[in-house]
Amino acid sequence: MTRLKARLAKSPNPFGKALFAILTKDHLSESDWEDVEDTLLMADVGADASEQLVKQLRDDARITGQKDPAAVRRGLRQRLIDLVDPDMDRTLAAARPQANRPSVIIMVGVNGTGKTTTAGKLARLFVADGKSVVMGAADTFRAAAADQLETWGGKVGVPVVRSDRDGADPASVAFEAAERAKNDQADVLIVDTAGRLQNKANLMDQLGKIRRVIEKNLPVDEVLLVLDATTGQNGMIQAQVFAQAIGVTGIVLTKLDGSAKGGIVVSVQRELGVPVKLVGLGEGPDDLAVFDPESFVDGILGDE
Ligand SMILES: Nc1nc2c(ncn2[C@@H]2O[C@H](COP(=O)(O)OP(=O)(O)O)[C@@H](O)[C@H]2O)c(=O)[nH]1
Ligand SMILES: [Mg+2]
Repeated sequence: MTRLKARLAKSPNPFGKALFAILTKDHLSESDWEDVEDTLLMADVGADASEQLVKQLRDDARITGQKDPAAVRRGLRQRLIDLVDPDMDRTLAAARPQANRPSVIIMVGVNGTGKTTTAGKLARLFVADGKSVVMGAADTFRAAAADQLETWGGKVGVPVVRSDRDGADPASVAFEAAERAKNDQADVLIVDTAGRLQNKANLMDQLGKIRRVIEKNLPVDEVLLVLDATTGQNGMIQAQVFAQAIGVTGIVLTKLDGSAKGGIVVSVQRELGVPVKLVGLGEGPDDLAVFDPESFVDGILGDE
């Protein structure tokens, strides 16, 4: 969690810092308030939430007339934490103790967002926690995709169920992976999928089938939608499609290390009604953090 804060504080122009700089000016003109709103919009906070926050901050400024930077900072910090919604349940369903069966996590999302990488990092987190993990390479579009997952499996010491054939049926790999996890009495099964979006019907069909075949052996506990933070609002439309194709239970926001657009946390949660549970902060095996609203806000506010 401290890593989340430290990394975000180093990201280019965290928007919290920019807001603080405007709000501590001696006199806030109408154009300063426009700058506040523009800063939020550019960070991908989304139009409704930006408008709401500006209104709250204006009210705060009017009521308290507060000019003490420490007090402004405290007020802004609290408003931002509220915006990120600290009441959402962000625990991974799969981390909860289950009744003698593997917990199942399916990774979904558009190509290139970081599904395979996150599957590997997540496996490492579970292994570090003393859990046994099986991964399934249900991205069968290219053999390279299974190779990539297998490399991660080797790195973190987790077996990977895969097919050697390009274009094999992803559902059959998912089925075998679930069977293996069950027979091995593993604690967690992580299933990686392809993110190809020929069209929505096709995607729904494929993801639906993967879920159904897994459910012949094990209930699915968690569907993690992986979103690339650097694609901002554009990623949102695709996110909607996945949310409709398969019930999403949590969001992983990747590449937050290279983005000033952390406000996407707010907009994606609002639009999908699902919490951000994990964030990707780099390409390495340890670059995955559990999302925590306070650390996030402290990170984007930067150091005192
Ligand atoms: N900087 C950064 N790069 C990431 C992160 N997560 C994934 N990547 C990189 O994004 C690229 C695509 O990742 P991959 O896992 O193959 O995406 P997939 O197609 O969704 O499975 C790879 O080069 C990853 O190393 C992250 O959190 N930060
Ligand atoms: Mg992949």
